[in-house]
Amino acid sequence: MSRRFVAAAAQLGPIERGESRRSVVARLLALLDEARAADCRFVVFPEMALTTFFPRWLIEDPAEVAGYFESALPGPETAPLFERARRYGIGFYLGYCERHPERGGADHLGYNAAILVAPDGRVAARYRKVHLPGNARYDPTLKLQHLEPWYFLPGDLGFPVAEALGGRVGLLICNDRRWPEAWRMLGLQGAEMVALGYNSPAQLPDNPAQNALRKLHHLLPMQSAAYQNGTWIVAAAKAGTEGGCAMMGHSCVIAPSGEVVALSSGLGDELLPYRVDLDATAEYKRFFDFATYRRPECYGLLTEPHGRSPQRE
Ligand code: CDT
Repeated sequence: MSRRFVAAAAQLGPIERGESRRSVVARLLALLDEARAADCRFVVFPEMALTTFFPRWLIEDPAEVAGYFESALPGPETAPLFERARRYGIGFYLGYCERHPERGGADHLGYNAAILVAPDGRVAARYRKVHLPGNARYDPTLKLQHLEPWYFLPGDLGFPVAEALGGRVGLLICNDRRWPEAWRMLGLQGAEMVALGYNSPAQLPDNPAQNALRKLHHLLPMQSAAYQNGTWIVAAAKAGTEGGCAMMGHSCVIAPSGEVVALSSGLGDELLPYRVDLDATAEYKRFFDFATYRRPECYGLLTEPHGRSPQRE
């Protein structure tokens, strides 16, 4: 399989609270059709690409919460996406909420997850988000709630890197992109491309001094990570004003040089295709030759126990 191909970030505009799965899947299919016309072999959809970003609310109705989780993927409503992608020979990354087999009922717990599907339809990797930002309790003093630790269990599948697309492909989800440890876990496994979906507020009403830095703090860690680990990054946003919250766009493709080679311009559904060459990673992997130059014996603090995670008790 050629290591040169077109990969695309498939940015989504807002998904409102009442939008049906069928309607969302129709939007994903439209982007997939566009990807086929652009000769894509790989498409990255956002984090929670099937639903609104519901952790911005403390939702009392267990039935509504349960409705945001998938008990199977593909399921009846998502099967058309898997079928069409396979027919087109396009692999994809899809962010979704995975229902926990035992704790996904009234207790409504699950994972913020992503799946990597190869162009032949094979499920190449599954990932459950490790870094869950926000609070495990509703905090009335905050203007913007972010209740991921209330709804989700921390990921327990490590940081997978799969053989796919003629190379090695890793998965991350949103807030993970701000953590160098996550990237290095993928880099150590030889990742040549990392797919990542996100839902990131464009503004932080509880800390407005940060607003002017939001784009910088989105791109900066990914540009560094691409360079320091010698990997391509394809990152897709859920963008626009969703549930009254302005979400950033800036979906992008980042080269192993750290350069942003494609950047979305709008805040709606938008395909961002770019022709990548996985062999372009080699120069950077040679420079940061981990086996020769890393000094793990000096990095002990990195794996020592830390403070308390904001988990639901
Ligand atoms: N979805 C997600 O992880 N979003 C976080 C927002 C943190 S603001 C409380 C992010 O890092 O973009």
